[in-house]
Amino acid sequence: PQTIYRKNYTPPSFLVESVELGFDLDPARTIVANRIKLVRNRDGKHSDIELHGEHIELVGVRMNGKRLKPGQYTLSEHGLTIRKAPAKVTLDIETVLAPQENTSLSGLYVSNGNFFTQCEAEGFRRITFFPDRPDVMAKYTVMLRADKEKFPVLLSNGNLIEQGELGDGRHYAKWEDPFKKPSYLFALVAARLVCQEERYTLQSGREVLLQVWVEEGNLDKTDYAMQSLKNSIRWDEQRFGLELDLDRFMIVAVGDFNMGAMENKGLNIFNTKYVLANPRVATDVDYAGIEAVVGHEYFHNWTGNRVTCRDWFQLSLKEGLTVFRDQEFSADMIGTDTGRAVTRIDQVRTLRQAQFPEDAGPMAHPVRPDSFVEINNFYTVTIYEKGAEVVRMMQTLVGRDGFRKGMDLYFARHDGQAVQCDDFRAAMADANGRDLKQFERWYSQAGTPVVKAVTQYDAAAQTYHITLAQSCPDTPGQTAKLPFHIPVAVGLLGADGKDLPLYTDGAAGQGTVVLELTEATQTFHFSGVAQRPTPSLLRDFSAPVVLDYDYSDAELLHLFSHDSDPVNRWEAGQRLAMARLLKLTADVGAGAPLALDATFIAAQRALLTDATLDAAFRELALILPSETIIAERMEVVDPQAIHTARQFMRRSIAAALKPELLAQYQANQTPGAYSPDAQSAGKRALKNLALAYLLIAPQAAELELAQRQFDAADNMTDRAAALAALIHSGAPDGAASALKSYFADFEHEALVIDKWFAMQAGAPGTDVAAVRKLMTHPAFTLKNPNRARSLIFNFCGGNPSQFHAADGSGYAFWAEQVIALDALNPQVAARLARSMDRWRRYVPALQAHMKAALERVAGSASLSNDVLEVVSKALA
Ligand code: B3K
Ligand code: ZN
Repeated sequence: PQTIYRKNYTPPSFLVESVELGFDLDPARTIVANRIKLVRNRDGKHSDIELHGEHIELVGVRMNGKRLKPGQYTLSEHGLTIRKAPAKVTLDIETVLAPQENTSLSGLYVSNGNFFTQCEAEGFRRITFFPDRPDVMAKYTVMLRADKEKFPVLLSNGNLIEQGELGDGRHYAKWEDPFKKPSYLFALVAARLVCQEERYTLQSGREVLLQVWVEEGNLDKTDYAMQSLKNSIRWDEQRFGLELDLDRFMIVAVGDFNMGAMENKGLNIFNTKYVLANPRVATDVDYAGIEAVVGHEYFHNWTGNRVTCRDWFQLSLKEGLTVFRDQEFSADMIGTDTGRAVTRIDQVRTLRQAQFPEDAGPMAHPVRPDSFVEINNFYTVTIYEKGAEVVRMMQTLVGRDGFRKGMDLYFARHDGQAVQCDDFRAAMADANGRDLKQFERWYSQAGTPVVKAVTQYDAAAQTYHITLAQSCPDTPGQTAKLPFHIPVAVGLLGADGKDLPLYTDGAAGQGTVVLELTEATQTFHFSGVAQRPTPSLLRDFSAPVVLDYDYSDAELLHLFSHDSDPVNRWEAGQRLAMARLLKLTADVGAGAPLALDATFIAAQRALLTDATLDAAFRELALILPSETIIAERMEVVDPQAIHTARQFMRRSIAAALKPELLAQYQANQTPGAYSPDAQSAGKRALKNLALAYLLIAPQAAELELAQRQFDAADNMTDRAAALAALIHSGAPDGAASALKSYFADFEHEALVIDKWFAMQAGAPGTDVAAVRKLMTHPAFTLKNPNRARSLIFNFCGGNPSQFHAADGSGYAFWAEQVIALDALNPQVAARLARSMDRWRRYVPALQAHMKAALERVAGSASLSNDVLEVVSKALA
């Protein structure tokens, strides 16, 4: 496969003025007529027209009305080239495709009998021949024709300008998008669907039509998506002064979808998972996911669609920024300081669970990559979540108002353009008179920086010094990294737990100052420090780095009970737990007896029972670092030892805090009608965490408690939590009957059945054989990505102690599934392939099995570029 380099970017030779598409939709044979008006690009290097096209059959091409003969163009498996074309051309291209055969879910495909498209990143070329690159923006008119009975709803981007009958049982609809867009934002839907719709008045007074389209039986699950859409529209007006630019905005839900959702102009297409909710079928986490994803796709309308990417190396320009925007939206929707902190803690957990490992593994890449084989492999936590951190750091450096100024300048300069990450950074810098030159390294250098802190207190002089030294590990293709520009937010706690006033050079702040670390090593001075403080470093996780500071237990306990920054309060708890988990893991390995100290238990007790703290915060703070996060802290990973150590800690906590857990279980009930608001969700989370603890080594009374909750629950959050607790309790009889009745009750709710598979896949009691058995269940299919993820991904990525079985059977299973999925859907297969990224860190016996599994996949015939890139980088 061919590697594509950022440095080889060349501007398109031709630009597209307009596109007229005509679709005769038939699942077996769809005919696409495409009229493109092209003009020679002044910046172009030659006069060849280069059109991409894949997996489609060319019927014919006309240039300026004249049919081109085969000698006048060249056709390859990647596209069509017309050499030495005149400066202004109209092409008429006809192609034929078979949507019902398309299992890759990229391009035009059929799901449950309906037509959908997915064009990002390079799916449009599976529909017609076109310069399928984001820097070619054009106006689209789309004519859809289809059987009226089977496909009563015909949708595309923009405005509906005409519709009618065609006589032969077919009908048509014509859509026009008034805005120029890149081809990856094209979409169509032809389907039997119904919608919830609403007229909504923008702040400016203009009225718009909002629609959420779903299959008929799901119309009782669209309220929350609609509410989230309205909230998103209002939030973008208020926070960024950005208005919806269309008269009509549609969300369409589809059950077969490769990712979460897609921001097609005016016609967002969503995985049902991020649309459908009512209390009976959706959990609090599902509700939060819907709000975030609806917001994310809506916010793309400005950050992504109005201003788009010049090339796919700039992907984080739209994704990092839009994730940052959806994070801020979710935080603002909760509205309280702790609520905001809880969302921030969740973000930190995601970074540690997924992004830091990516940054340390074979697929590590900068936020703006320099090369790729398959762009679809680069929709990563680095591009998205680290990209959002990079944007957040800019806000930290220029302040919230300064950030708004930078956004305003960005749109003033680039509306309607396809630009680069550098352009965003330049707008932020220029609007604020700030030098962000060095900051570029966050875009160009991969790897997670380590910031080592050393402090020194001088009681006589009442001064305090913090020395920060930064370094960044090598990553594939990158060594000897240069220092980053790192904002390090710092506070100093006195003995009473309160923030000390801060007097420092170069930075000012009441309780918190932002130190700007730009050198390899720098010392920051504080004066007037009347007592030896406890440093609270990297408050609010002000940079995506590993902070290395030699905290004593006493300091951590002090921060854990007093830090005014809730994120660092949580962090202190995580550090206390991590130190013990690492020690316990080592003890397991050495066969030494295991013990958990009373100090730690006491801290957990104090936290659990502290009613002054939000339930949501307490729940998060009580969750121990995951097995994956512990593994990342070890040189040589023994997954069984980690699992044993963590389970020991959980058992010890459960045993020591049983009465308190029971009391919290009772105290955090949420009587009355279900509401997904953050307060109630937090209480349910804490209550269900207590339940999970109570079900570790349960007696009859605890089993009964869970069974009662399972039976009586009026919402999916409580029902699923009870079922999960029963499954994890290892009391199989209790779980068996609950699993059965759950399945019977929700047989026709695909998303609920996904949970049924997922809960079993992730339970430590589920081994490879059990997963194989679940795969034979009639409800299982590899073809539906949600279902494949629920069982196979959750096992390979979320059940470490079974996946890493000593005999290598987990890895053999992985190899089989990657190969099987690849034949159907390379994008989904390549995601699964990533579960082996960190294979080199495991104990030698496991490494050997992992390597064999990787080689088996790499050696399998007719592998996609998607999977090939992942496994060959892993083996490199
Ligand atoms: N932009 C899409 C992702 C497309 C993924 C293509 N493999 C969803 C989003 O980030 O909003
Ligand atoms: Zn996005």
